Amino acid sequence: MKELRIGMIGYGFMGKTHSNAYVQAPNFFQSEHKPVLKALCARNLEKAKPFAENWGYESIETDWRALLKRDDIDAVDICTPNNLHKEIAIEAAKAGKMILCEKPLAMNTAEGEEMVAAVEKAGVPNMVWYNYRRVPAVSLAKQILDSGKLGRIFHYRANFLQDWTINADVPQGGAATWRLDVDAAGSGVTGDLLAHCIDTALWLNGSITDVTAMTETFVKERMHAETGKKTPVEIDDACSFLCHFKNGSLGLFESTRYARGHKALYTFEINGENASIRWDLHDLHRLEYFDHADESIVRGWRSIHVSDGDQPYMGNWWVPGLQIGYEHSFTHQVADFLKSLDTGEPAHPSFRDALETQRVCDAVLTSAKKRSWENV
Ligand code: SOE
Repeated sequence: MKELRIGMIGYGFMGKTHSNAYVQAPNFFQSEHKPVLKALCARNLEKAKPFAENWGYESIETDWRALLKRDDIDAVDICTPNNLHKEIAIEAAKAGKMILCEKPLAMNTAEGEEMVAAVEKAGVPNMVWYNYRRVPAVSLAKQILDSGKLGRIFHYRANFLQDWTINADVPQGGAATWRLDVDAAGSGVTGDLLAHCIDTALWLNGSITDVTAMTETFVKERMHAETGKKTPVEIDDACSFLCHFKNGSLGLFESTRYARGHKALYTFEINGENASIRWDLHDLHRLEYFDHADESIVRGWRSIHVSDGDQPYMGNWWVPGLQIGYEHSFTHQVADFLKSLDTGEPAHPSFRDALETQRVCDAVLTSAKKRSWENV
């Protein structure tokens, strides 16, 4: 058994999901590699301590450069706000560390290109945490699509809806609300939420060739948590776009943080010549499937409860009929990363895969600004 000694940078919501996945994966998935929570890195020692104790990190660093110098760290997990991804990833690659980076890969395509060049030059294993690919029902959708059951694809439709920024008193900047600060996040819902939808879409339905988008910022000024001053909001609060896929199908994507009543509703639907598929994060273990070849008197949408041992990942869990949830998408991502180390095959989505998502995000934002169609 080889140890995979993890240095985690950041301890927010994603720090928790990833830490949990490192602990859980080896208990359920076989690998020659076993994650060890070696060090947690965060600027604020007092805040880092309870997190490190809770999850069992062996040590704490308050400077990520010091973490990268350590010989007892094999892999760095970047869970910081987006504006730090590039610098840390490039330095980590130079230090020969494997890198697992939170999504989106970067603030923009130019940064992403530098990051891809760095990891490919260093030859270090790398992966980006687009976790929804690893929800078993979504992986099953991929299996069904790859089998050709849907036939020619006509439509791909996806939504990611939230409502947590409707209140104009929510600040921008700071530890909890950096996602509203363009300097920390790079963009709003496009990089934060649509990036998930785009990653899944590229994986399931192939490349996007061109896009046309609209964005809106509903609350124009918010107090900045760091300065205490009201400052213009420069992120997109909502974004919708149309696109063409290379396979000839049409895409329709919508994301917002202003859909009252929706906390985190990610859905997609794919319509093919022979069959359709749809999925809903709030019912994440179910895949809806309609097959036109069914006998007409019983034809209709079937709801596949993805919990059988033959279905993706499920053979590693309980017994058929008993389901799993959101956290397991991260556990599966760790399990797949460990498997990639066992086999020497690259893990996905790699930095290069995630760069493609970044390119689509940039084209979407440019198109919204110029009110144009943009090639990706
Ligand atoms: C934002 O609220 C957020 O936490 C995203 O940053 C995550 O990537 C998404 O999965 C859930 O929503």
